[in-house]
Amino acid sequence: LWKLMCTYLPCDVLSLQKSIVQHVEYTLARRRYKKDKGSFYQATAVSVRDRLIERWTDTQQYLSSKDTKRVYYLSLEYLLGRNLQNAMSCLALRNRYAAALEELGYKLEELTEEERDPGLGSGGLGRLASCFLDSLATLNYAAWGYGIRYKYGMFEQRLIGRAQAEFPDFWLKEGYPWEVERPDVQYLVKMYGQLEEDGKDPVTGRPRVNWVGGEDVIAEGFDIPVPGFHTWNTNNLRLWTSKASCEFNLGSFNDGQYYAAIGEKERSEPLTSVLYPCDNNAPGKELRLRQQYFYVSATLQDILRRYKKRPEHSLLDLPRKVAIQLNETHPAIAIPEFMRLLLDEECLGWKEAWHITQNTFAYTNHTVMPEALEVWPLPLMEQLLPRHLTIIYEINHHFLGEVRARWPADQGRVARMSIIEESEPKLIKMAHLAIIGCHRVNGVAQVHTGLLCSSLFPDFYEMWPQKFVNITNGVNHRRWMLQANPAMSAVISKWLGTHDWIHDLGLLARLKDLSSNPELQRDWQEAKMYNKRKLADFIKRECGIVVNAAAMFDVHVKRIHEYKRQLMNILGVAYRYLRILSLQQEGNTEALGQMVPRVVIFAGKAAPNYFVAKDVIKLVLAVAGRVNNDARIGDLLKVVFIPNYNVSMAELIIPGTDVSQHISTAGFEASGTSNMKFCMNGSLLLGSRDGANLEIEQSIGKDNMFMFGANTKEVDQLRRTINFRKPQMDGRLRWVLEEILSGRFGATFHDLVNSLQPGNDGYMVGHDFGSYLEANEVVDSIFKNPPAWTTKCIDSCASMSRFSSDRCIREYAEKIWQVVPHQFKPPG
Ligand code: DL6
Repeated sequence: LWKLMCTYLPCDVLSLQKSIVQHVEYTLARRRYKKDKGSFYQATAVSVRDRLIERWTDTQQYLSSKDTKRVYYLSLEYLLGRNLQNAMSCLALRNRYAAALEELGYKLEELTEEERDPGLGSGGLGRLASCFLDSLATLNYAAWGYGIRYKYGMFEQRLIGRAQAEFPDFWLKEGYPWEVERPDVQYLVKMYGQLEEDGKDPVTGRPRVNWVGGEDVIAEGFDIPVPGFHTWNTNNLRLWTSKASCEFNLGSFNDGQYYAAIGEKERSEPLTSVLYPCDNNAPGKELRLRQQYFYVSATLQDILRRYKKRPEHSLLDLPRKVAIQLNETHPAIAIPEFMRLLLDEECLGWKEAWHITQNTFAYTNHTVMPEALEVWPLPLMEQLLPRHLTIIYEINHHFLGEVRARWPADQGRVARMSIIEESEPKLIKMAHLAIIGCHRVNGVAQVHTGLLCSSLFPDFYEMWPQKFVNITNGVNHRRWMLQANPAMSAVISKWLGTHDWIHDLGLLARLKDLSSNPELQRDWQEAKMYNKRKLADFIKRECGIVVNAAAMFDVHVKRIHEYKRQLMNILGVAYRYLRILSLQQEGNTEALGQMVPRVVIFAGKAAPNYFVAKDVIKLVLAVAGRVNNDARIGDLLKVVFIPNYNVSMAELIIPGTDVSQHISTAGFEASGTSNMKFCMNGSLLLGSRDGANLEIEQSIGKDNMFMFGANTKEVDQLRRTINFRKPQMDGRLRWVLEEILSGRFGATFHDLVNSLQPGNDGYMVGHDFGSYLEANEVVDSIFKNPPAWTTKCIDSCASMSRFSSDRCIREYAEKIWQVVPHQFKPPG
């Protein structure tokens, strides 16, 4: 009977309507006649989720029956973006749902706007993880993501008094219809406590250690189905939330101490409440390490439980069935935790446990910023995870033994490579732990991987050259082209005569032969104008600024960081403003007539305690205030800062962009991924010689990109000599800084100006400023010639197939995980 009852849900328009209305009435308990968009969004989402669940259970059952090797992606962050459109497109039900909703009185596009972005990430690393999940499912790899179900996202950014103000981002306020709570999936995670010696293990002969006392917290799983595009395969993202290990302390309760009794509950539950808002900066807070350990322990227990379900599975064979990828060092405490589980719970010997661990784990590094390389004070580790500290000591002991054997009498090398930094207090270097405990380490762009090998970890590279591989990042073009930019996607499909490029981005290359065709150009420009108008409307609504859609839309959106050089951009804007005024004063109408109207758009969050970055936002807002309110400027220049940048906003901004800026100091941006998204959407890049910019340039051709500034080697050289080299400051920069100091833009921004003086300017704004302005002039001159500009946009877009996350995931599968696809064939 059970089998008979388990049929698939119907997907015709009428059935979809019924399911939506039933969910409004029975799942949400809202009356049908009291219609509101919010509940219709929720009900539609649950109706889609029902259909995902069928595929998800089929997929998981199928993969288990095949006993396939699984990939587990461990990331402390995911920036999922909205799910409704994505899930419908994956199921190929978008048009039917749109029709079903239309008759019920709703537009799908409007309901989409009801979905709030999940606050589970803070920047590029989390968004990359989400693109990877999408590609893994689409390419039919058996993969699960694991993460934390933060209750509060990074923060909501508002602009108050021309400055960033932070407010809690309680993204779960209305619930999240895509998740399924798993009260049956719970694990105990222990922290603090003491170690007790307990004789020797009779089998391994190793001293047995009991970890006693301390505090237990329960991890409970929430699952989010991750659909593949036009495949039945549906993977899983499991997020952990913390719960008290007992509802209340009965003893205290009976003593009449009600508040003490619920004290423990209060202490455990905030563990997963908040996401740390740092990007390329390690916060070093106890709560963060507790979050990391809690998450890692629950995840590894879950993975082992699944593996051990099959009696024929021996632990020694685990690397043949399990690949675990560490997204940055944030989950690197997984290495000693896995060792602990194998040694203390599974009673394996050290050699076996270490062999399994090293062959199972791999680590991706995403940063070269020293402040982002995680280290933990040894006393904190000792207090929070006493057992893990002893395991780290033992890993280090064996490892340094190998180093000494290979380089006898090289004490300097031993000190450099040790996991423990002999400082006061001693520090545990998580990157070293990850490199030692993994069989592969990868960087995320060629230049970045090069820097890992030559500057960041040269000793490790010398010891294990084969361990280091490069896998240049990629993005999910289905979200970033098809979903975000239907207008341009339609033009592409029309001119290619097929939609197949959605599966095989390589087909875009055929557009290159057509890029100067005037009819294609007209279609392309119309799509761009449509997207720019949408963006202009949004800017008017959100910022109250009216912009001319015919002007060049020049966009710089990403986390605010000194190395990303939003400061250089706004100084360039200030220069443009001053120049317009001075041309007006001179009465130079010819030069003024040659100027290209620009709308310069910024968005991005600064970490709340990163005061320089917050000052940069203040300067942008100050310049915007001056420029936008100066009647002499008119449409020649507008400056916009859009608050609270997130994934869904990016989906609106990127398609409406003419030129986008990726201008980090060379050697600092590991890869960048928005550069790829912009280029795929027919925007030209103004870029420094950094990260994936260099590879994009190789793919699309030098003539299609506006590159400027020092390269990695030059920056390295300049930084070495920064204290005794005092070059002349570019006259244009000096002019701008003098005007700022004079109060022309309101406040005088002394600290920012001071940071640019020769000797202080570690991010080479002064050095690169001249070539930056010159590159901007080239941008202007080409924009004035629409056919030439459009040809470049089409040619660039057509050359972007290498930057799909599909390519990237195939490389991980082959070079690191050794997995192959397994596709479930649906019934009928
Ligand atoms: O690899 C994804 C992304 C890169 O594209 C960016 O260049 C890089 O800055 C970012 N790294 C981080 C590091 N966070 N920590 N630690 O977000 O990764």
